[in-house]
Amino acid sequence: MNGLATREIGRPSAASTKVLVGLGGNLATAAGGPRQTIEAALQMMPAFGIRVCERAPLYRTPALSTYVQQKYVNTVVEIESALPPATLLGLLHRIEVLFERVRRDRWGPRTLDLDLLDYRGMVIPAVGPRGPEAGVGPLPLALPHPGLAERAFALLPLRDIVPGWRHPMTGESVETLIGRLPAGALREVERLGS
Ligand code: A4P
Ligand code: MG
Repeated sequence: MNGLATREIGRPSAASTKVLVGLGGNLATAAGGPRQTIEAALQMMPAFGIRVCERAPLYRTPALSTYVQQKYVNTVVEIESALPPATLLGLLHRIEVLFERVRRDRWGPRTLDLDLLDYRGMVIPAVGPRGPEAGVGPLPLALPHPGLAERAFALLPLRDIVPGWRHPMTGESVETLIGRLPAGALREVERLGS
């Protein structure tokens, strides 16, 4: 990591000007399967004052998890919102609830997960453990999303809409991060289209 992280904590960085949200799910809702749920969630965003400006294609992706579970559908959108990031994440959580999100297990199967991947390059380092060892309770806001740099299901759709994107903490390009994914990470990742 270079010096960007410490210099720009809590402030937008020059690395990105976008607000990027990742969507994913692998359980059905009243709206239908994960594809229909993601569509319905995107349709609902304007009612929460969230304007969707760009959207990537949908991808079917193998679950990254300690649990055996069905494949996910994932995508990334660029949004516009005047809200500060914590308020915005609160709204995203309200949308998750409308689509029957229940938090039983960290990284467990879910109807809809809305992650704030990047908020205009703002850096808020993650504190404490993440992932399954963090338990199921709430965690403080971290930006960019702490798992982003290691996840094909986030990086591939992100590159589709912001090919020049750079990681706000390290300055690495999305292309570099995709190139560094472990061997086999792209196997079974299927681009479904919009
Ligand atoms: N939180 C803090 N910062 C953020 C942020 N930038 N964006 C908090 C979103 N949430 C953030 O999230 C855990 C806590 O992190 C919440 O309190 C939130 O306010 P969660 O949604 O309750 O739980 P989670 O999603 O199970 O945990 P986590 O650690 O956020 O997991 P991820 O990173 O979301 O990964 N495999 C495939 N193929 N596709 C997926 O979409 N998703 C996950 C979950 C695992 N495997 C997957 C996928
Ligand atoms: Mg999450």
